[in-house]
Amino acid sequence: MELMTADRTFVTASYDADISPALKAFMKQGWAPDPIPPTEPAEVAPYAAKRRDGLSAAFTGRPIVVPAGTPRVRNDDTFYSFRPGSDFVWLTGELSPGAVLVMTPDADTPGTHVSTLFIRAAASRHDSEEFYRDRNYGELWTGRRRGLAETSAALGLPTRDLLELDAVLAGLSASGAVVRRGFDTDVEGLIPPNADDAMLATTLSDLRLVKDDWEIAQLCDAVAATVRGFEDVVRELGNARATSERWIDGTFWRRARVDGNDVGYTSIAAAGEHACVLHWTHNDGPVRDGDLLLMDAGVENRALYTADVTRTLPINGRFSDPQRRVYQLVYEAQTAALAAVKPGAHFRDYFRAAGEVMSRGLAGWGILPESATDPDGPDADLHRRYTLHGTGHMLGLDVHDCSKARKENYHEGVLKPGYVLTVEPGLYFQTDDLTVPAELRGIGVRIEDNVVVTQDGCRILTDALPRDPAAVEAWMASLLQD
Ligand SMILES: [Mn+2]
Repeated sequence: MELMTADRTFVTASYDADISPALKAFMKQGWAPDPIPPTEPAEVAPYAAKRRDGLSAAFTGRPIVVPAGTPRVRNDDTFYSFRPGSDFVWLTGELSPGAVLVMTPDADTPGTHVSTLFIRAAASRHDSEEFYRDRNYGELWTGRRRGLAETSAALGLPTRDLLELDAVLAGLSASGAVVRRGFDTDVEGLIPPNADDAMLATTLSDLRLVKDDWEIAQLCDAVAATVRGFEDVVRELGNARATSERWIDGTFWRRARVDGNDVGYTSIAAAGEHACVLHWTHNDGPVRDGDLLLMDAGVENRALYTADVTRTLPINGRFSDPQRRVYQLVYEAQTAALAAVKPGAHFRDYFRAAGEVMSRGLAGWGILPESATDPDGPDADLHRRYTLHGTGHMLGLDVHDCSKARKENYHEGVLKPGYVLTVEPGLYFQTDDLTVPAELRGIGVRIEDNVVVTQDGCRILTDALPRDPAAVEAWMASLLQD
């Protein structure tokens, strides 16, 4: 039920009991003065200001509206846990639901914008019923939230109450404003679609390609937590064998929740032949001695940057000969791919480097014809029957970061210092693939690391996790000994 009071609309449920006038009066009084919490300026604030300047320059004279988005219904009156849209987070550092960034052209300094962050302000206990009656935002229901002044001081941005947003947007409806669509239907209802809305999304992806120092630090933080999560999983393999892949999924998720915000994407905990299902997320199969475990998982840290890491581990700690052969080929393909990641290289170069190593290896095993090893010949892509996916993608706030970037800046572009990428070749031999020797069927291997492009090559952010097969075995043995 939506209730309207003098200053707010708020949500109660049909099964909430009515409030008597006596209770209403009683709830208003006897509270200590509204607290004025100390505010430390957020580290992200100067970086976010610089990012807004970049966006401003791309849309001179045009109002820009970027909403955080609103909570999504899971069922009935229950919501998924809220995660704000990545473009909004990148521009503001704010994480609260329903918030909206409005950038309007600055009349005093042509060519620039004035930014205002609209947020749901904390409701006073003295003049509102919201704090004890609103199931979605009442502070006695969902916990304390920051006020306008507090948020403004933390983020270095002017703030206004979200209640004032509709009037502001109505004033912009005929101004040619561009909106980051797909996040907030209320906002979208107030500003008509614009041919340049798609360009706003594209521009934001383009601008997010090069990570600043603060973002690299966040990614290192996400990686460090992810490394701990993989260590947890190795230590818990005994319990996983006694239960299922779910134990692995839950073990990693616990680390993600304790050390970060969440997982950055649904974990893949694929034991045995499940490794050949690229997006195996049921994670409900058996974990058997003698099989491999392909684990693809990443912690999203508190600032919402995520790692994206895969390791393929022998469940009993030792690769069998066929497993080692497949692993070694993927390892060599990844080593070649990593060497191809450097500034000025074409994005596709490292795909090609991995593909050439795979083709030679598969031809050497008699699985592919010799003609497949000619990188310019008609059979150059036959290896893809077994490698299936691309060799990597951008990484940042989103696991598949900057997905709306112009292709000349991404898939058909060249690498620049500050780009963060995954390097993740894999080989997958399906159980029913008669083109491969029987002993290899059901084996799937992927090795995935996260790298930042530097001035002269790349730095592996995930090098705390071993890649080469002997080092993987030694690492597992050391974890199982402690
Ligand atoms: Mn990936």
